Amino acid sequence: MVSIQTVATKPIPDQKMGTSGLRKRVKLIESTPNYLENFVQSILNVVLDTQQSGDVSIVLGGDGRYFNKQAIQVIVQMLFANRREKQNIKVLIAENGVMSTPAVSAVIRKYKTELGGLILTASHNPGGPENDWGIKYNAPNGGPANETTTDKIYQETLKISEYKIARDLPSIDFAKVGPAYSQDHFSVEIIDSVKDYLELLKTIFDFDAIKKLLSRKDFNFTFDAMHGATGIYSEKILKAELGAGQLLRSDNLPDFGGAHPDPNLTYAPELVELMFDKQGNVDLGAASDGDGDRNMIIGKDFFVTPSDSVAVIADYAQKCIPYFKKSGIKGLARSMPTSTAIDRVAQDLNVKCYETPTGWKFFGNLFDDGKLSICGEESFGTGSDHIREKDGLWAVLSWLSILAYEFESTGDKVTVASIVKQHWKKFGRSFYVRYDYENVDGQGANDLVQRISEQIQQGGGDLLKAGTQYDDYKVESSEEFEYEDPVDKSVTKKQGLIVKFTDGSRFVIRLSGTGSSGATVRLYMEKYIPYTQDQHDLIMSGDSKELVKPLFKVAQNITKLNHYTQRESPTVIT
Ligand code: VG1
Ligand code: CO
Repeated sequence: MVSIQTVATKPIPDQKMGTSGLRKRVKLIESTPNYLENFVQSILNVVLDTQQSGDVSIVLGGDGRYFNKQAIQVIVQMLFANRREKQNIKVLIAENGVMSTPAVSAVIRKYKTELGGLILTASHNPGGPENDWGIKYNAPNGGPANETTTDKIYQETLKISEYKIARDLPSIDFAKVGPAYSQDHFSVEIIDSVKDYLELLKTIFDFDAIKKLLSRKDFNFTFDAMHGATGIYSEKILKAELGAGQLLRSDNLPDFGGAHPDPNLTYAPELVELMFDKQGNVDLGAASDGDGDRNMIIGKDFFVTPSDSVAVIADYAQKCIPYFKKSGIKGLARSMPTSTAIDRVAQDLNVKCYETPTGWKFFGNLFDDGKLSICGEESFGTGSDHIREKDGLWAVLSWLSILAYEFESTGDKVTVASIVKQHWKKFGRSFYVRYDYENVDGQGANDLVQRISEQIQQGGGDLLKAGTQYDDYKVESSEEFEYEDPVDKSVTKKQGLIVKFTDGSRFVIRLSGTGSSGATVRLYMEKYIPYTQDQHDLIMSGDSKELVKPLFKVAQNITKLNHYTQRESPTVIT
């Protein structure tokens, strides 16, 4: 008989999920008694309450980071101890405990797990004993829990007084696929999530067309898994199944090799070097983050911004991706700070484009309600209604499908650059840059936002009254972004400050909700130039960073960013 202990505990402050899950320093978690147990119990209190009767199942996986293996055992012990009378609980654990975030979403949907799933990841944040650990809770629709649920969980963390655990439950061996444990209405099964996820991808993409492209002598593709969860998927899907040539960092490591598993031009230096090497011959380069939901796309000598990437995919989808050939495009969406490139595609396709707050959870209802097919975020997130998470590999296969289609239909070699340039010729171009000021003083960051927010509340105040001139820019409007969900009508406030100018440019300021210490200020700048013959050269070869410099000067002038962040320049530019 396995015994169940009820352990007294006290609330721990700040166990509040941010933009996507809870992320904290490993050191804090390891040195605070009951840190993990308190949080897991709070989730279970809320989640188990939704399923009072009947048998239930839950998915458990993560990005392979340090502390995951230990956490999986604790969570299993707690699930065992918390099961209700006469209720069978089945836990589906990923082989070796590693499952990418999109695969978790796919698996939740495939097995219809009543309790959804837990993803042990701090996503693109660095891992290892000195860095971050985290946990995301996904609902039975496969998507990140909505704010109502995360608020309830937070309330539980504030009043928790005990947790239940079965410490003497035998340790689960999750190295082998198959049934791993079964006793007293409780069972654990280890699943091959790569197989499940591959099965799903096969229903979406034309694998033969992609294989044909990848077998061409004049086409080279490189994928960087950044030592994250996508490693196994890239080995088995990109390489073994599709015949992709070169994989970088496809071995999953608990500290991601000491690197920052965030796919951008700063943190994927080897891939970037390959793509911008004058002698190099790689045509398409891609990378994904720690938990595999983000993606970066680079052509030879050509970086595709995530905002352009999703717009191009949306424009091509019905031509070259069987899934969309069949279902069509129901609607498009982007998070508010993401560039407006996809809006113009929506207009062209005659469908609606929704503008949501930052974070994938806000797309969930639109997907579930059949209003949305493809969407993206400027933060390297792209996805569709095939699951309820952004999906790095899906974006890569989308780009491979576009290239395969173009190679096939023109009979000629096309490039990533030529595809994007064609897009700009059709739609014009949004020059877009994001500045991140990481780990700045929290008080300063709050004061910065507060000051602008007050001006906005006064109808623009002295700083932002419509018509106020700053260099060449005249203020058109300013607002604090607020979102009413079109499906459940819930309202989310204070989602970022937007300042728009009369030439169509804008900047957005918001605070990050994924950090584990200090504050991060994000400044997003966009300048749209419609395509005309006169602007041809500028649109085709203009440098975004140069083009937004005058806009940055104005943003700095208005917000006093340098003063409030105490920084001369941003930490990361994307
Ligand atoms: C960031 C991004 C946001 C993304 C979130 C989770 O949030 O800006 O677009 O959805 O990370 O991505 P924030 O609050 O730090 O700006 V992931 O791959 O870290 O789950
Ligand atoms: Co991620």
